[in-house]
Amino acid sequence: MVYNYFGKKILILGIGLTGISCIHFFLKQGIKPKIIDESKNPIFFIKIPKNIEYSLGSLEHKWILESDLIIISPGISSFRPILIQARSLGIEIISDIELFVREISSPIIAITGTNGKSTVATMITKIAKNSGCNALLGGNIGYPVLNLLDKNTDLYIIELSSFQLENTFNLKAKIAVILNIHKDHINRYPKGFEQYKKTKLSIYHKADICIMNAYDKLNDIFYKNNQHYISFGKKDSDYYIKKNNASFLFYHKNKKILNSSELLLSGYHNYHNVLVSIAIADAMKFSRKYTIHTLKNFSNLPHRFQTIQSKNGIDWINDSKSTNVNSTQVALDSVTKKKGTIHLLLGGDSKSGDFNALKIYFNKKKIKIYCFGKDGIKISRICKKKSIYVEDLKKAMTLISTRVKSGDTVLLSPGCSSLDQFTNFEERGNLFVKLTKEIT
Ligand code: UMA
Ligand code: ADP
Repeated sequence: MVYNYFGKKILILGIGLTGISCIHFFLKQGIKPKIIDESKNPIFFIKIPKNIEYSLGSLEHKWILESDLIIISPGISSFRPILIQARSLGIEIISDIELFVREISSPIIAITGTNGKSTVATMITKIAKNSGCNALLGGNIGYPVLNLLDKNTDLYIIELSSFQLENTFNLKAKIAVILNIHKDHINRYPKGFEQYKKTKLSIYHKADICIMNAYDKLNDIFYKNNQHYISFGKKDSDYYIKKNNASFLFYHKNKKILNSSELLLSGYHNYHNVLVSIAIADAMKFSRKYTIHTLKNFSNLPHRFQTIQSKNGIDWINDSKSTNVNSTQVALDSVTKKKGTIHLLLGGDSKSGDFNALKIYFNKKKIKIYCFGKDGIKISRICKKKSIYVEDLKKAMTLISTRVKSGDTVLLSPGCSSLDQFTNFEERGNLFVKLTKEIT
């Protein structure tokens, strides 16, 4: 189906990466959209092309109810009353992903999940490229999909958030993957976790092949018996991992593929990322030789459990991309063998996450917890004896510098969004790296 937007009143909500990419998409077709942002001073304001009508400061705008088509940025909740009203009037509200999938003919690998999306999307892009496939990567990873459109490609690899999936209706992925589903973004879903989960599951609806984590308990018989579904994780899955002395072995249907000791990556969660990347690459029929070679040489992306410095017997680890409780859990799992004290930096905007899940780690470990940011005080109450509230990351690091000794680990794995005090997780991680260098 060819979509024609000519003659429609088009409105874009949000002047961020997504909004700007949408403006250019329409301008290339000779269509001038309008644009609204709730901020009086949006960061991307200077990127608005000339002659585009914009309105700043509020979403409550008559433009919304006058439009034929609204493109909503993922940061804006779909459940805002004005948008519910617009939908009830028959006004179409879609994501930039929906615009994108209406345009393309090359296949898509679509990847979602609570954690690991960027890691797996990057792994599979590298595998594809090393296999001679002209693949492009975009989406939630930080590169709007509409900016990929002009280029010739064999394959699109798209990282998708639940926010983007909410307003995407015609995604027909060649391969759709849900890496895992844990509690996150609960503040954005009026009906809670089940609604978040249902949104993630929509990635499978029209997909040719669905890859799923056996631990996610999406366990309808439908999934189990459907030949289009490939599972990973558990022992009876198509792809699984088995402990073998000090390392782990990777299997596909009883056939050994790889030993974790051959990888640069560490951490059990990363072994799952490797496993699912093998499953995706096999489904794409890429040669195993290139897949394994790529994975053996893959190291952690910046801000994902990255050891910044190991000096004077102290490890400094930047895991700023940990924006929910589960990613902090896996970080704490990855430091179990450390003998000294863990100095954990936790805090930011918790997005209504339940930090009680960390209690078990706090009780067992030699740990000091430095809680900062918007929800720092609330989080510090989980384990009062071991926690201290500090206003911000800088103050926390100053305090740590006076307490840390040889054998200890300093871990920034905040389990929260950074947006209360930083522009993004990169800025938070970069500050940690800078302060680490100053201290050491
Ligand atoms: N805005 C409003 N009202 C709101 C929220 C935002 O008017 O209620 C305005 C802001 O003032 C700002 C603009 O919207 O000017 C920003 O839009 P946005 O928040 O949708 O951000 P973009 O710059 O368009 O980036 C988005 C994704 N951001 C979010 O989902 C919050 C980026 O993911 C993504 O990389 C980019 O599109 C390209 O696809 C970031 C993210 O934090 C990395 N994602 C979440 C996550 O990974 O957990 C889902
Ligand atoms: P996403 O794009 O989904 O946010 P990233 O690959 O950027 O995922 O990693 C985000 C955080 O989650 C980091 O703290 C990282 O260490 C952790 N992480 C990576 N893979 C997994 C996984 N499979 N399960 C749980 N946590 C993970």
